[in-house]
Amino acid sequence: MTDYVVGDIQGCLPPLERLLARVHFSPDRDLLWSVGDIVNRGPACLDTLRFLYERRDNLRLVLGNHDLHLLAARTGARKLSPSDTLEPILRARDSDRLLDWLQEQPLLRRAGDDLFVHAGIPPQWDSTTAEDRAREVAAALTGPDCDRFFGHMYGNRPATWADDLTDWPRLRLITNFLTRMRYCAADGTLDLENKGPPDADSEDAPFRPWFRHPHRLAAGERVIFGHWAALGGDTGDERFVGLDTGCVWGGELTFFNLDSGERLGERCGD
Ligand SMILES: [Mn+2]
Repeated sequence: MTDYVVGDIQGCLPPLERLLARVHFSPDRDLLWSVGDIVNRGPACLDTLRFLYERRDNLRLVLGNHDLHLLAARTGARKLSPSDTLEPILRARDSDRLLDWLQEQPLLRRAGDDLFVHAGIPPQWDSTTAEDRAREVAAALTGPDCDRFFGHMYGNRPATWADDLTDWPRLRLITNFLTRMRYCAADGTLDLENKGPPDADSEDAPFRPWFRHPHRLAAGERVIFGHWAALGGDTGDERFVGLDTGCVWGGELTFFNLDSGERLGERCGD
């Protein structure tokens, strides 16, 4: 049995199919993990969602910000923007079946000492805390108030965690940590504006890549994540495995062999 992890697919189905063929992926034997953002911006979002749904028994998915945006759009909490490519999903005859399944997916998964998350784990949480916080959002997504959650999900505030945060601001900040974070301060205070690559000066800057803070509490696990295309898959530290290599922006879709650490890539247009 081999475990593979795929980076941000964002509706780029052909490279996903080619990667599965290259590794001779077998549903009897292998597992595919996804670090989220399976849809949006790319060309074949409905086909991608159907493809993954049909293979759900061999799939372990965590939700990304674009997946949550799709679920929010279904409720009417957020209108689609001109750059969204999600409309065919919302109009599809099997839309509810696909999206009901998507909405049951968590924001964080663990396999042994590997953590799978779309954006990252902030420095102020150990892994058990991060799992507990992720479960709070999962409970909201699968609970009776799920539509109201989407109405309160958007926004960059609060930016700083406090254990006594409650209600929607608490759930919004947990969601922002796990699905949107790139740069944060040592206490986890988020900077959600900067999407660029880390520069050479960032070692002294208060806002650093979330994985570059020296006193991270989740220090015993390997974190496998996506979301940050400008990293180009390179964190400089093998304990942090970045898999968003910007397929939808002309880069590659990346497969990562969880056991060997081998990487494979396929371009969307190849
Ligand atoms: Mn993302």
